Amino acid sequence: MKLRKLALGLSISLAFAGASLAQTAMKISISVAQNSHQGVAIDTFAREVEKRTGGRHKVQTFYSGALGGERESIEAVQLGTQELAFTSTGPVPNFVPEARILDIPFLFRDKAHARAVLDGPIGQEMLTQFEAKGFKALAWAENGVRHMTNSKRAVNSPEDLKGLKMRTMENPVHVTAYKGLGIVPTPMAFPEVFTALQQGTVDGQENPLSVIMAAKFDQVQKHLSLTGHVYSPAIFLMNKAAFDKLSAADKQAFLDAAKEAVKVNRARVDEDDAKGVAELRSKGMQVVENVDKSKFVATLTPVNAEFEKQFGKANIDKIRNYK
Ligand code: EAX
Repeated sequence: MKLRKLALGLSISLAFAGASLAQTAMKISISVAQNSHQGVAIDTFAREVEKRTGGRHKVQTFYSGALGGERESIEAVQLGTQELAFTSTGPVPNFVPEARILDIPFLFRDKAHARAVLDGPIGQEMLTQFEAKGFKALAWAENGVRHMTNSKRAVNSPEDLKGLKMRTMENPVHVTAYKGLGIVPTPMAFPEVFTALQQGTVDGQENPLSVIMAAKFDQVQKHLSLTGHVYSPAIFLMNKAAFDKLSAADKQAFLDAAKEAVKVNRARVDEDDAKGVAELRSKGMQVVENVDKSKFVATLTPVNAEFEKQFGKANIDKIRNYK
C-alpha cells in the first residue's frame, strides 16, 4: 500500500517535471460541452499533439464557451491571444468570406457527400484561403446536419415557420436563407442560446442532434423537426504565426493530430445521429421525422438564385455535383 502510494507520488511529480519541460500550453476552445462530438475532437487533438511531439507541445482544452463564443474564439486565434480554436463555420464567413458557400441550405445530399467535398480538392483548396487572414486551417471537421427546434408548434412544412422567431448563427448565408423560409432570424452567439430559449426571447433555434443533446435543449424546447436544412462543417483553426514557428516535424504532428481528431469527431456525429431521435423523445421532445424537404427547397428557390449570383452558379454546381 505504502509502496503504491510512493510510486503514485513519484509518477505525479515526474508528470509535473515533464510539464515544466514542455513549452507553455497552447489553448483550444469549443462553445459546446465536453461530452459532445466537439469535445471528443479537441480531447483527441490535445492527446495526439502531446503524443506526436513527445510532450514538447501541450494543448489545454476549454469547453462550453469558457473562453467566449465561436466568433470570439476565431478573433482570438487571428490575433494570436489564443493559439487554437475548434468552431463550426457559423461565424467563419465574417473572417474568410470564401467559406460562405459551404453553409448554403440543401447544398449537400448527405454527410458522406459533404465529407467527400471537404476532404477532396475543393475543401483542401479552401483551407489554404485561410492563410491570407492569419490562420492555419489544420482540417475540416464536422458539426453535423442541422434540424429545427421550437417551443410553439410542430414544423412539417415551411408554412409552419412563418413568424417563428429563431436564433441563428452569426452567418449571413443562414440569416438570408431563414428569412426566405419565413423565419424571423435573431443572430446570437451560442453560449447565450439556452437562456434565450428558456426566457422566450426566441421561440426556437436550429442545430445538429449532437448539439441539441449536448446543450440539453430538450429542457427548453418541445418540438424537433428533422429538416436537415444545412450541413454544418467545423474546422480546426490555428494562429498562422504560431504554426509557422513549429519545426517541420511538429507541423506534421499537428496536422496528423487534427486528422485523428476528425475521425473521432465524425464517428461521434454518426453515433449521435443514430440515437438522437430516441434519446430526445425519451426526454419529452415531440419529433417530426418525415419532413418533406422538397417543399423547403422549393420555398428557397429565390434565395438560391441570389446565392448563385453572389457565389457563382458554377462554383455551387461544382460542389453539388461532386462525386
Ligand atoms: O458549434 O452556434 C451554433 O449553433 C453551433 O452550431 C454550435 O455552437 C456548435
